[in-house]
Amino acid sequence: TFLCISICLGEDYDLDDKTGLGRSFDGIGSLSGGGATSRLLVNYAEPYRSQILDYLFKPTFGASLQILKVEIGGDAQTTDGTEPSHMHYEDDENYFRGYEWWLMKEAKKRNPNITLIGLPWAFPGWVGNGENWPYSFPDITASYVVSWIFGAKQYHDLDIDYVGIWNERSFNSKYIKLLRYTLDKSGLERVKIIASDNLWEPISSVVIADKELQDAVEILGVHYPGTNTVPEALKTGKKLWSSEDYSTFNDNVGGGCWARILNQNYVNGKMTATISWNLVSSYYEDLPFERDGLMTAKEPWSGNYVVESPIWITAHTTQFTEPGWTYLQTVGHFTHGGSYVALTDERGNLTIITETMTHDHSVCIRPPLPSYDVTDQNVTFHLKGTFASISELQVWHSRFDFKTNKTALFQNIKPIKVTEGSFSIELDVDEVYTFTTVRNGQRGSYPDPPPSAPFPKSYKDDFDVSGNPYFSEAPNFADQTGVFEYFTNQTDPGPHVSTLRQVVTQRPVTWVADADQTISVIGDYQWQDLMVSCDIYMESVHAGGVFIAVRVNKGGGVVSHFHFWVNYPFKLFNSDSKDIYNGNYASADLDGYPLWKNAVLWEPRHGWAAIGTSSFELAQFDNFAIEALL
Ligand code: 147
Repeated sequence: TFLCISICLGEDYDLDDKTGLGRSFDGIGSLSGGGATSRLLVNYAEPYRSQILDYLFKPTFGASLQILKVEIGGDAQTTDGTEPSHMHYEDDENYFRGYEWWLMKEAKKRNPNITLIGLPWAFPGWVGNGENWPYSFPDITASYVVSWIFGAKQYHDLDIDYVGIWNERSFNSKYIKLLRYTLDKSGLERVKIIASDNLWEPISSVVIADKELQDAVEILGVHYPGTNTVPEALKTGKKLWSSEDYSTFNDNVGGGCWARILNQNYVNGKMTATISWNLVSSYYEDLPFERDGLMTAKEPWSGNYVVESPIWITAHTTQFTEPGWTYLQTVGHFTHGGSYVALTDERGNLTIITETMTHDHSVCIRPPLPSYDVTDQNVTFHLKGTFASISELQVWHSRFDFKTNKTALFQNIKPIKVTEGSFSIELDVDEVYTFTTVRNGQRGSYPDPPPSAPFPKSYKDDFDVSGNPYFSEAPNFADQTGVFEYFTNQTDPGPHVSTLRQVVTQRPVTWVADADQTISVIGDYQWQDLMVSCDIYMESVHAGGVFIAVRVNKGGGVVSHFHFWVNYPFKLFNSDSKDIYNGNYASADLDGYPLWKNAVLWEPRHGWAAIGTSSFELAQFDNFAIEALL
């Protein structure tokens, strides 16, 4: 701590609106998708599901998010699973698939002013017309994306505010202009375009050189900018956003990363919005990028969830600002490390956020963080201009303590008196403060959720959802290639009317390498010995293949490497097949007849259970059941 021997000498910082203001603030937000990051959230029972949503979206409660960005599902693997498209086939349209519509509505319910963004990672195969590329027929791609925006309004009364191009992949100027034209011609002038959700270049230079593109693009969105921008980006005169950032394990170092970049993305990079990947870690923990969300909710079977530090770090900014507030020009770095920003509503309100995160306690996943020093320091703020008459500020405080367990997050401490326009504060390292005229901040809370528990060892699903199920996907199945949806067999009135059906029939325009087989995983990655049984219906009678599997040990972006040991081309309808794995011995039955018995298999040692098909083909599953020993 700072030692005051005789007098405390500190540094002085002016906060003044007289000399002009900085850029307009657009908000702090999060990303659901890219991909399937909210998959398990939807299966939480109440009241837990609503509590989680409150921690994320409810104003002056928790993170109070100002922006929600979602993936426009493209039927392909986009990091932690696939998300369904609103148009699996060219002649197909359905705006009730997946969970992003639901999530956007839940967010809007809590905060009607939340900004909504949609961005595709992948596209159904027909959009590429056989090519793994979405720009050969830009009119098809544009109308596909605009359909999604229309569907949001028509079926869910959701106004999408911004749309992007193709996540972290090539952009195409002709396509961007055509997208703008298609939006305008459809009466969607209010929907603005973000480009290009990748690096600052080449989009900045291309925008500078192309007047028509300049008019089409509203926001330059960059990913993982390391808080910095480049001269060309500034030269475009466009708003600059960190349209995907963070992606860091959500322990206290993750919280520190988030605190540092929320301030410094503006201080260093003039970015006026920052969007975290991801919103909430609601995917099986053994999929890639475990716990890279603002909070963790990956156990719908237990109801357990964890409000992690990034939630409270977000609150330091979001609870005391609104999109449309303005940064002061007087923002910057402290002499002894750390940074401060100040924002105003231009009606007398002032919010100051400081962070003094040390290097090792605020490293993000990327890019590398150059070394720097932070030490305890005494700072004095001088409030000038409109703010000279402020006499008191509310104070919210977070301290990360990495030695003992004394981390305290988002505490409302005693208001600070401002005397003759000045106040001083001793800043320790690894702290975040908000000083604000806004009085309604709140550290929301609910009783502790149920304790964490493993996935149930005994599990079954007959997929019999009466009426219209609210979600298109069966609980806990996490599609890794292909899309598995509830299906009603109109022609088969037997015991298999309601099934789960794999519906992707063509390799999508991919974002990473989807497997050649479709696969949906479920259960516990640690499972070793178990029995899985399921009725299967192979619709591609002559060419198809359907499987059930155990010990599946790969998912996410590396799903194509999954260990595919059960690959038997079943040619029977409505059969009951079983996989049993016990020690190193595997057995499989079909309709009571053994397919093989006690096959000796050493690898993999453990993994999820799964269902799938041997290619992109239609197939149905019913009466799925698991009995796991371990
Ligand atoms: C991003 C993706 O956009 C997200 O969907 C998710 O996969 C996220 C996980 O961290 O990563 O993609 C990136 C992948 C690699 C880099 C940057 C972004 N990189 O190496 O700089």
